[in-house]
Amino acid sequence: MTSAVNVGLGRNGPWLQNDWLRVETRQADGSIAPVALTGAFRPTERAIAYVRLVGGLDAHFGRSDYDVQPVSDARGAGQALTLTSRDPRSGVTLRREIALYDGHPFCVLRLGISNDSDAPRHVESMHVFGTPDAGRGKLQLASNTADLRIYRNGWQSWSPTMSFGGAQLDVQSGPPVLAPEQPQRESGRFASDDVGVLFDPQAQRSMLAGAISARDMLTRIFIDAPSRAIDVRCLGDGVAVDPGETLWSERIIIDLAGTPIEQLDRYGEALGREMGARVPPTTPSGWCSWYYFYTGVTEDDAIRNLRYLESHRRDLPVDTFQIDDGYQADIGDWLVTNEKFPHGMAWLAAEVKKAGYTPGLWLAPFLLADTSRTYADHPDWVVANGDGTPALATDNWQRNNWALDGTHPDALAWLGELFHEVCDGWGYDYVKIDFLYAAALAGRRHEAGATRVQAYRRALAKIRETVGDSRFILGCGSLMAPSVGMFDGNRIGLDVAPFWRNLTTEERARLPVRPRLPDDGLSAEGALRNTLTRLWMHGRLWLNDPDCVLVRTDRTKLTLDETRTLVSVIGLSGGMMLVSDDMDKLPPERLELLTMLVPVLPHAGVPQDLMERDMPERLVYCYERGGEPMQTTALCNFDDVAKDLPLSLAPGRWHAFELWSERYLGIHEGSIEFTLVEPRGCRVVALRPATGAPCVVGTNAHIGVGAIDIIEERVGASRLDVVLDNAGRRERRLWIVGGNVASATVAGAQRSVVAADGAWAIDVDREAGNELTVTFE
Ligand code: 9PG
Repeated sequence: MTSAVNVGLGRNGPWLQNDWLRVETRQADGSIAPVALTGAFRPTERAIAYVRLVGGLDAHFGRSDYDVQPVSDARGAGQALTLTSRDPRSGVTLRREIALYDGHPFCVLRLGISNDSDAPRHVESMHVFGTPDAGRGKLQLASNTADLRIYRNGWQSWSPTMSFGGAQLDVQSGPPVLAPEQPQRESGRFASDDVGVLFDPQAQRSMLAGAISARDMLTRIFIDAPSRAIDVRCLGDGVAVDPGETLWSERIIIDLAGTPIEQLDRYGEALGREMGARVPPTTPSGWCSWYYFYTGVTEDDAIRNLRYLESHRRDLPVDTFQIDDGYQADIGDWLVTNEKFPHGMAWLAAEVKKAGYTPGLWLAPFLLADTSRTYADHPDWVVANGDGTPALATDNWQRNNWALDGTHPDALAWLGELFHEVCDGWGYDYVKIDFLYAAALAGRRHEAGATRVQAYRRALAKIRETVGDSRFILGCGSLMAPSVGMFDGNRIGLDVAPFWRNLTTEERARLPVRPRLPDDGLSAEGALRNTLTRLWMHGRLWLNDPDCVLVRTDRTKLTLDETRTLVSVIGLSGGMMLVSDDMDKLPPERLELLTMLVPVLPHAGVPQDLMERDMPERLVYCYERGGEPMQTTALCNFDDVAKDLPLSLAPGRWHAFELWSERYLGIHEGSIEFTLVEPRGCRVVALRPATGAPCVVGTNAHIGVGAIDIIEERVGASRLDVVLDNAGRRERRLWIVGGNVASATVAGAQRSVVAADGAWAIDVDREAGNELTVTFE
């Protein structure tokens, strides 16, 4: 039971308090101080708020009035306290709303600006929560600057997301592709999009600041570790507040409770709820043409791979068949198909449906190439620079690609017709919409009063409305928080590639910018980084798309170790699983790697060391069976040299099994040491409590190692019954402990049993029956 929010009046001003948090205010200057009650964590004495107007004038709080009202919204019931102050210099009134809820440890802040003058005021940025330059507001942290850890998120799918140390340099990529603004160029200064976390390892305290609404403005969290400063900023894009009007910022969470991972989970939950996230009950798996065929893909390549899937349905029961970039006449001319697809795209969709798969198609609907027919016909549909020239969204495909203006009514109507034809006409029930950030470029638009986020969401809403609720939309190159509610799935990282990294460590160290597209961007490593660092989004904002799995042995530089690491991380991420190989070139053991990923696990693993290093090495997938806590962990070595990776265990005795070596490791307590794990290699370790009772300690059917390929175990007198699921490989091996096995049978037929490393290995073909009975002497 949680109690209601209390409100009181202190010496300096009113305060709010619930079971976890107290927020004190100072009427003298409108500042606030949040205090976590556990351990009295009080990161700042005085957090200020202000609005920067275009032209450089700031509107500040002075002596403030206050008002308290009950609230009831997506977060439940609570109390909202509003501080109000008029700034005579700028002729505006500022409002600072602080909401506390009965059932949450965080507070939610908003900043409002009302124009009481007789001329419009143009808003550059709204600073909702920040530390002042001087005085008592600086962040109070126990760690040295270099030891602080900062989680920085990128504004779109491809933007590198990771934790940094407080003396490191932020990612140096600039607008428009990887960031909305120029990067921070001094070490220890970070600009994070939507959400940022500052972790103080010395005090073991964490502060998260993040926008839980993103319908109107981009929110950026600036963290300056050496100066002990934070600035949570919503970008106003210069929009006008007319006389008599009020403009509100996005809603910002400040969370001081628990660990960074708990805070990110809570943040994801709140953002998803506020923005009406769509989370389909089943996660797509299938085939995608891009990472083998690229733009050269032909109808024949597609059909060959479709036939392969059809004839391997028992081994690879996937659902989706997606054609990527390469069918269209030009970027923007989506309905004109090139000569590589002679039967046309409607025919192909029908073939895919006949084969029993969902047809999927790639488009970059917010790009118009300067060579395209659509741009030639409608040069006024694109976002412009200040001088009226079109704004460059990307020079990919060796040409200039401009950005579609989401506020132009004719451009919106065109989007509607386009998706109507692709979905209702051609028959595609799954669309991968790419390079979406283009619609959120800074620039001049048809409707001058719209922000870039509003333009972006208007264009997406048009697509969603046309595509309908029953079809699947996968976002890519897309903004993060502003996309919630629009997509079913979203790409959360850089493109994967059939090589680990395309530069040596030395070359990479010499790069002025790191990571950078395309030189340093497209790689298996880059894709895996975001797969690991954005796991908290999965199932809360959408289904995560970690990008494709590549298991091929031709046209690849990935070693078997690297391939297994890719498979292990994608598998335990619980995200979408699309393979992008030329299927009939796969050796049988590589097809088996894919089989081990189907179906997809029902939830995401947790990157335990997210705040410790930029490439988390410990991905832990927890679940329960028969009331017992089970866990499958991928331990990865992302260094370039072999190293030891210890796995620490929760109190008690645990059976341990390692998947790739197929070995029962015995019973362990405290920790298990994996020595000299090869560079870019991994260990997938299944743990379950060692109770003394007979049980399954391992299987090689599926990457979850028992998480979904075993449904139930029943222990009887000298016997163990195991109910198997179809998940994963048909022919699998189970490792069992508990006395000497007398017999193992499936549907009455004897199975061979061999002793292996202190366990009993039993081969089972699940098509022979799904119940295994083991009896002991
Ligand atoms: C098709 C591809 C695939 C892929 C997408 C996207 O920054 N860049 O220049 C850049 C170019 C292409 C790219 C990502 C970044 O790939 O992520 O899955 O659909 O387009 O062209």
